[in-house]
Amino acid sequence: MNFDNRKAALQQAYDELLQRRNEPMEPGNGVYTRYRYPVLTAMHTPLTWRYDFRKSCNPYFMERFGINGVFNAGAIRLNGRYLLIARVEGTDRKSFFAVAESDNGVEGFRFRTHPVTMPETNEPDTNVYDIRVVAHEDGWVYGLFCTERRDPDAPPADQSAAIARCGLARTRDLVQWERLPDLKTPSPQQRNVVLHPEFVNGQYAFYTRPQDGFIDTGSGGGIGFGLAATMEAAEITQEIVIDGKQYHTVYEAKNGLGPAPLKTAKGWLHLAHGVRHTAAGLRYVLYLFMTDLADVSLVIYKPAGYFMAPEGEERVGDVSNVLFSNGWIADDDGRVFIYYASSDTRMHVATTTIDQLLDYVMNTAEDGGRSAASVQVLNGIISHNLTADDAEVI
Ligand code: M1P
Repeated sequence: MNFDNRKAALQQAYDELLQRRNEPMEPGNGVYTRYRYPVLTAMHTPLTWRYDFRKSCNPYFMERFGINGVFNAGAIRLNGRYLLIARVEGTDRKSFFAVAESDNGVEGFRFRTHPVTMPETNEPDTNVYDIRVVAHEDGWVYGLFCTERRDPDAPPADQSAAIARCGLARTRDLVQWERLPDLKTPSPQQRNVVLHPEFVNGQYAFYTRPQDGFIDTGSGGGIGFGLAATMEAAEITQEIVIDGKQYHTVYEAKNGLGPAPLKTAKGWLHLAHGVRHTAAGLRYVLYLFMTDLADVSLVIYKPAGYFMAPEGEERVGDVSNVLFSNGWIADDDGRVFIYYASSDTRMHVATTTIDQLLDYVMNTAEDGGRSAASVQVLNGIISHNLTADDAEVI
């Protein structure tokens, strides 16, 4: 195929991908509805990013900038549109952020012409990823993301040791970003830091994930909470764990908050990921819990187990058996769009409502900690179904 034929074929495939209608996969589980097709993949990135369109320089119409994956996107509704701020990872393993927009939140996500140019601090980031985008009541939209740099104390032979910290930036339009100093906390490493959208006791409130090592959390690993007086030099001096890791659960190895919590009449809804060890490696699933309106750090409901786990093609990718979410959008009519990534490779959407999430979180049994307790819960459901007048068992 020559330059013109390849260009035409690639353009046609790209246009078809972006115009593909998505469809809900009914009947689902009644808690949420997955959509059939991923909303963003590497193939959704513009051809103008990946190819040099100058025939004189690129006679084979060869890819010049490879994209490995598009995943772990922050999400926000802005000017009536649904925006994903995706982690785009090149074949060189460097991630960057890029905004894709859709009219209806489930299909037609199209990247803006350029990725985000995120300013650096005087300590350059080696890699940035997993942005949480939060419209704070102070009027700014903040981006909190992981900034990773090589561990300066690692010996030359160790080229893997890294330090993860929370990078901070703010914007009004998701185009121009003002970089702020990285968040300081008592923990040597930080990932999965999230800003609470409202002031708490007049301070900025953060969900953190204290950890000792880059992958192994050591003595840390739970979802932490702390306050900082300012965003311009944000420092948390006291970090308390509000949702810890726990033996023989889906969050026994580590966990981390996903997007910023959603405020409801009953409490703050939180979406998080939990990680456990298996013979095949780590397994990442999503779970839900609720904290108190008056005390956002107090967990008041926490259903047992996972809310969502990898299914079908979601199970396979660069890092298989992973679901990860750092973005969701609640519309004014109560509809909720959950954006989640599978296996560090692609982005998906599932929809639900605030009412369904409240029903799930408030009426699903907690983890009883033992097999016998699970059987007791199950027997309770079965006996209601067999005896209650309004149970419509087929
Ligand atoms: O590979 C799975 C995930 O691993 C990390 O998450 P955590 O810090 O909770 O272990 C992150 O690198 C995340 O981006 C990735 O999806």
